[in-house]
Amino acid sequence: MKEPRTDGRTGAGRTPRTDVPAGTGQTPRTDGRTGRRGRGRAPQPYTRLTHPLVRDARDEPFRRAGWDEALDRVARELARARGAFGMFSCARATNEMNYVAQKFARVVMGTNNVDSCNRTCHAPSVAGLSAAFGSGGGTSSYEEIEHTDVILMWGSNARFAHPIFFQHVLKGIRGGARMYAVDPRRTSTAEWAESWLGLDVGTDIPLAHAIGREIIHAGLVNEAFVARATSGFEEYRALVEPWTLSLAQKVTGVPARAIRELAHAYARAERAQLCWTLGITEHHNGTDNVRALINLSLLTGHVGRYGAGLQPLRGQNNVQGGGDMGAIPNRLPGFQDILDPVAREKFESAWGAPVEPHYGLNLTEMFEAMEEGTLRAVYCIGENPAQSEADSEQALRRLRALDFLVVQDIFLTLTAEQAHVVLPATAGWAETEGTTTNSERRVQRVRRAVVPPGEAREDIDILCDLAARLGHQWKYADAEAVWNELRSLSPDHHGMTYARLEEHQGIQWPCPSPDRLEPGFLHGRLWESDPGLRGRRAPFGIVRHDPPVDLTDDAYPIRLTTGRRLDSYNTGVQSGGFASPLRRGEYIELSPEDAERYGVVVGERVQVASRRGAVVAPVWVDPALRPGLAFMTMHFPDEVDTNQLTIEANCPIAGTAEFKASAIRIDKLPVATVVR
Ligand SMILES: Nc1nc2c(c(=O)[nH]1)N[C@H]1C(S)=C(S)[C@@H](COP(=O)(O)OP(=O)(O)OC[C@H]3O[C@@H](n4cnc5c(=O)[nH]c(N)nc54)[C@H](O)[C@@H]3O)O[C@H]1N2
Ligand SMILES: Nc1nc2c(c(=O)[nH]1)N[C@H]1C(S)=C(S)[C@@H](COP(=O)(O)OP(=O)(O)OC[C@H]3O[C@@H](n4cnc5c(=O)[nH]c(N)nc54)[C@H](O)[C@@H]3O)O[C@H]1N2
Ligand SMILES: [Mo]
Repeated sequence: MKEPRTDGRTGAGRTPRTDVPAGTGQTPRTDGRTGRRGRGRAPQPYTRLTHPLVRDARDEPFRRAGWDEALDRVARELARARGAFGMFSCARATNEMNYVAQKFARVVMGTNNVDSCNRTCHAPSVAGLSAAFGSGGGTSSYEEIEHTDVILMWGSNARFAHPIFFQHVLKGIRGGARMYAVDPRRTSTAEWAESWLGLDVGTDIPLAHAIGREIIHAGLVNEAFVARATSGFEEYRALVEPWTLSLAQKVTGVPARAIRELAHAYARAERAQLCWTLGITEHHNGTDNVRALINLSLLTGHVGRYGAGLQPLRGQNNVQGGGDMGAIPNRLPGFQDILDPVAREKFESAWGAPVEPHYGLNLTEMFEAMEEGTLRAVYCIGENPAQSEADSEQALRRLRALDFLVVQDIFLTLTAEQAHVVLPATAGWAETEGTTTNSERRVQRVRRAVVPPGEAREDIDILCDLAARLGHQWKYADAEAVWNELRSLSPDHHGMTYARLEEHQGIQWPCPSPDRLEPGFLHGRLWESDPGLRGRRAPFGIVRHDPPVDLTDDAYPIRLTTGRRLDSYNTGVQSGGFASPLRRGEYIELSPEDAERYGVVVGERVQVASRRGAVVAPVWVDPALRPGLAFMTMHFPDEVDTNQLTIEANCPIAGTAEFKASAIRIDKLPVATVVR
């Protein structure tokens, strides 16, 4: 079998970019076309944005501008855009920046239309956990995975996507914990598992229900816990009753005995952790999937105790914090409901401005509103939706149709290439003071360690400068001042001063008191013997199997799932283009059986088509894939734009698209080319 080249380039016949002179900062194309960046082109590193860029119309080239000119222009356009405005906030930037961004949307622009990439990612986890427990955070701390007996790693390739957390997992395994991996691919994570359950894409609910039924039938339910801490058990029992092991085997493709073994291991464990990620959430019924998993913890009492809990491993360094700071359309900072008049009034009096009394549009709905023409201006901070949205051709078209787009980023992304104004920001990591919040809800300080390039300014400064131009004078001496304003408004963060964050090397929320630390796990109250202190019961989720929207058939016979590799990051803006012995570019990964069936070899370029679009990609053969299943990443869109294939079928509760299930076919090219 021919090995592809490992120098990070995908080789032959590609011309390098000529429009980016080395070492001068990103110089945009000046040919007036903002067309699809480098389609089929060899990857090049992005260089940092160093100066504001402006243009009057999208068909003109950008020109460098001073900050005053650029911000005056943005202020003018935004003043006109009230009522038709949306903001995308950055899950990589600090809590302080996200706090100011949502305040900008709510106070300056008078809208709750603010959201981030959490929507494409773990929004179903937040929605599912909130529905069950009233709070959207993961319930455990990282260290607990070292002190648990059974680990379910469900739809998560943590070995690649959460390598630091995975070190804790490995310590747990070394200490005797047994891990079960539930993933259609035998991933690098699964290699460490006691057992791999290779289910068909989109059959997680049948699998979870069969596990639940087996636990019930084997008499392994934690009855005391179910009776005092949950509601809806009888309905749940009826719901899962049809899901016998043999039916589940038929629907999921997982052998009945493997399902039974997992059910018994999980239910009998003294403590068990259930971790999940996008294999669960990135489906048209992502929130239902999450509820189906939470049900298992309710059945067994594996939640609300040290070492037993639920962990949606979050994606970006600060996607948890972005939501906590209110950069979502339905919550004010500190996860306080927009619909709660008491919460609203508190913020209105602190901010001296009214807060819209209804939910705003989420990211997905904002894209729909662009289509309908009701959203005309977007302020995009540190997101690259032109390449990260499902059905990216459609997303790009919608962005291009906006009356005004301002992008604030550290690189000139494809999204930025569609903008009227591009503002160069400092990186939230290493160039900015502030805090971020990780998956275990731990708020930690980040510091400026390097000098930002050129005229790049901190995201917060840019926003405050714009707010001033639009009539709102916000005086923050530094990031700490922003944080202290947030602390005064969010009870969960109230006790976390910068000094305490330093002293404890990060503190987990909730932290209401300045002189006490709470336990690192949530929902201990479920175990409270005093019913008065136990709080609300956690309801079982009554959710039903609903297969992927994009059906496979004779025309599109292969199930494509998309995801990540260890060596690259998201749309590749921050990790692409650099030669690395670790990295190979984009491939369509097939099982050995399918490669043989379609008569293709490693490195051969083929056309990959879905019902949305088509791309050309070289083939890779991966024995971790089962026949009928293909895999691509989202990391090299400049080279092969995977999201032209994916379907915008969204979870109606969370708005997350079904990135994990498209139907495709592959066709040999008329003239065979093999990448060397
Ligand atoms: N190296 C690296 N790390 C990253 C990132 C990166 O780009 N690169 N991105 C970060 C971000 S934003 C996020 S959100 C996280 C994501 O982290 P993960 O969710 O772990 O990453 P993915 O590879 O997208 O998807 C995980 C697994 O879901 C499986 N899967 C697909 N369909 C199904 C299904 O129907 N059921 C089940 N059970 N599993 C399924 C896939 O085979 C895949 O192994 O990673 C973060 N960390
Ligand atoms: N096919 C497929 N598509 C997917 C997924 C999938 O699994 N499959 N996963 C989805 C998921 S989980 C996610 S989270 C999204 C990610 O989608 P995006 O968030 O749109 O993609 P990124 O490549 O992470 O873009 C991050 C941007 O932030 C900028 N940036 C970094 N730090 C800062 C900062 O401090 N300030 C500012 N202003 N900018 C900054 C970077 O330069 C970059 O342009 O993709 C989604 N798309
Ligand atoms: Mo993500």
